[in-house]
Amino acid sequence: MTDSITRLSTSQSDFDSALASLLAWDDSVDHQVNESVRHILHEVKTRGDAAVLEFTGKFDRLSVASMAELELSEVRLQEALARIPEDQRVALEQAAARVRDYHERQNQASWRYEDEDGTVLGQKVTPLDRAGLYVPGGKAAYPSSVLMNAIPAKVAGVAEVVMVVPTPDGVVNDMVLAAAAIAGVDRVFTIGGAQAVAALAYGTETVPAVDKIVGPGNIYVATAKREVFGVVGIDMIAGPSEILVICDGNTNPDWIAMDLFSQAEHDEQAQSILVSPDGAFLDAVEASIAKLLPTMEREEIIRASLAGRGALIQVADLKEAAQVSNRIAPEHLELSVEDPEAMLGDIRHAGAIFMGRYTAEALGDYCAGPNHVLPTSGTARFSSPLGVYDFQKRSSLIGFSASGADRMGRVASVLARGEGLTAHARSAEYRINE
Ligand code: HSO
Ligand code: ZN
Repeated sequence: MTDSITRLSTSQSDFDSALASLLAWDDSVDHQVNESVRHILHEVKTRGDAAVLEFTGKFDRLSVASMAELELSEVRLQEALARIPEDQRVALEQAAARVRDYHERQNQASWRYEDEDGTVLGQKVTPLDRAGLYVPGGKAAYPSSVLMNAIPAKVAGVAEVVMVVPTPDGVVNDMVLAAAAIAGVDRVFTIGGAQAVAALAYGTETVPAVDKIVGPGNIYVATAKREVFGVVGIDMIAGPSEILVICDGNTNPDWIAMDLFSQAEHDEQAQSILVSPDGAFLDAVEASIAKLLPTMEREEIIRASLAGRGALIQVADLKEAAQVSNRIAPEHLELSVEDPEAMLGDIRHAGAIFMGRYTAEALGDYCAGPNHVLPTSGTARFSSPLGVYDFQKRSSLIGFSASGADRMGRVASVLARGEGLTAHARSAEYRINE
């Protein structure tokens, strides 16, 4: 068996508190990080390119004379696309096509309706002018995340998607650049960290200011995004990856163990939980975990993640499994059961729901079509996957006819006088027929 994966049962008297401590994680802010991020933001805001160049030299050991040298041309992206192995290029293209198809269905139409007096009301949908996409460097650079962030922006109609990706010591990741080419990213700068977030938020002589910044990053990037929120929009700040599997006990335990590993391998803080009414099945999965762990390239990360925040939870039945899942509101929920449709009605909170034994969460991470940027840490209670919606905004449309202005002017006048706002009242009254 494994050194330790927490075993819980809803029948134990302290289940609630055991579950609460399982879900808790340390997201305390580090004052040191806050301080240095504030300093970087201030420097970039006031000194522009010069400051970005200095920080890039210092943190990424990349010294160039001008910001222009840190921009990768379309030709450079196309070269990367030509350089990657054929199977990778084809897979990226297949994934991109499916992600594009799925997100095209999210496009929102503007709408309007007319009152009987000819007054027109409506909602006009407009894409953001410019979006910034942060892509981490090194190990955490996921080409799949480039597709998942950039494609919804382009589908939404964003005119310019500006990507930043740090290249410490000048090392570029061809697959990331190839994904940017396929997704239709418009400009790419090889900068990263808080200085890149600042450049996107405030703009510099070379980097255009964007309207919203999306994409994952380390603690410096996350802190910088929080700090510039308000100047620009940001996406959610993602916590560690999570998977919750509900299994009726009839799926191959090796499959389930590997599904749990697939999120655990992201990092030590990731959370993998299996819920089942079948105690013998939980034993079987525990045995599969022990058997398969030594075969994993990321064995140590997976081991730490499972021992730290993983759990196998026994429940009375699938109804109760759904209740436990709703309390957790997981980022990813696998319904590895005979009849997932029958369970769906009981599921209220989950970022993405994977239906049935053949639906490995990993497919959703890459190529199913839906977005893999999902609400974590229980935020699926009130938020949704990244999508086209995040790159569009709505303007209200109001057009009164003369008779509408007369009718509603009377209402506005009364309310305005009630609030003691005479200019409002008279503005409305001018348009009343008398
Ligand atoms: N599961 C991750 C996304 C990802 N997986 C990227 C592989 N590459 C966050 O939901
Ligand atoms: Zn993943």
